[in-house]
Amino acid sequence: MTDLYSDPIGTAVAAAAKIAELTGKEKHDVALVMGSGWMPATDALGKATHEFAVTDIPGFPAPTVVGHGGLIRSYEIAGANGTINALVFLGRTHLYEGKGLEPVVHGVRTAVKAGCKVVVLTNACGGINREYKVGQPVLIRDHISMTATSPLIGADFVDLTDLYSKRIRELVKHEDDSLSEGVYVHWRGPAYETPAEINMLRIMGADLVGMSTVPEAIAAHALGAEVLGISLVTNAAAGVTGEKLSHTEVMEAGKAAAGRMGELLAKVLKQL
Ligand code: 8IG
Repeated sequence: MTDLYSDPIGTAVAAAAKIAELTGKEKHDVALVMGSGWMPATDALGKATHEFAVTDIPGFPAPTVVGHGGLIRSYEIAGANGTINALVFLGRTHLYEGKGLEPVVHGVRTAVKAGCKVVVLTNACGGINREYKVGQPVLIRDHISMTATSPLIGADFVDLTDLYSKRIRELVKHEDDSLSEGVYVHWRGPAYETPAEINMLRIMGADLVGMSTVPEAIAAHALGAEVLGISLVTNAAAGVTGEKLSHTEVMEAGKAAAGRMGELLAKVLKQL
């Protein structure tokens, strides 16, 4: 048995082999990580050929947050250049769960080891930019990490200049030219920011704030995958409107935007 903490890459290889065994598919092409509120968007992908619990795959801890899934599905999508095997993760592990970064990035490492050349990371987040409306999707152009940690260990000095693939962002905007781009801040949580912290983050150049995506983007990129990040603004960040933040509000905004998000994802996948 490989252990996730002592051998994260070996465990991802073992997890990829298990997925190949369970699906009968030697490789997958694209991975999607569905953030909170994004699950209904998978309806637009058609019917999954396979579905299993993350706990059936080596290295995945059991999910702990309501509405954060814990399932992996395999889809076959008719693309412009033949059938695309998509691996979809419903739910993810977050840094605030206190299990370290290894479980947080295990899904994307598994996906890359399963053959995925493109990793699509979705999330629900707070809007810092005052122009954003609740229910609006925003493409992640760049990020600021406020967690002072990295999924990479050792002298792995990866370049992050084009972390959020410009090529794929252009492709997505070609499908929907109303999409904005923004800078996403990774905040450890689980507490949301104070209004003063949101002020600081805005001055630093941030548009969006959430508790995911950044470690996964770095881990996927370090293994050679191209990354697309899409945030769904589900609340105004602290102090922006004066309203308090609630998890229920987040889930409802996700549900309301799911149709549009699903169609967008389906269109983009066909182009990859
Ligand atoms: I949804 O306002 C969601 N996730 N840090 N701040 C942070 N994470 C979030 C927020 C938010 N909204």
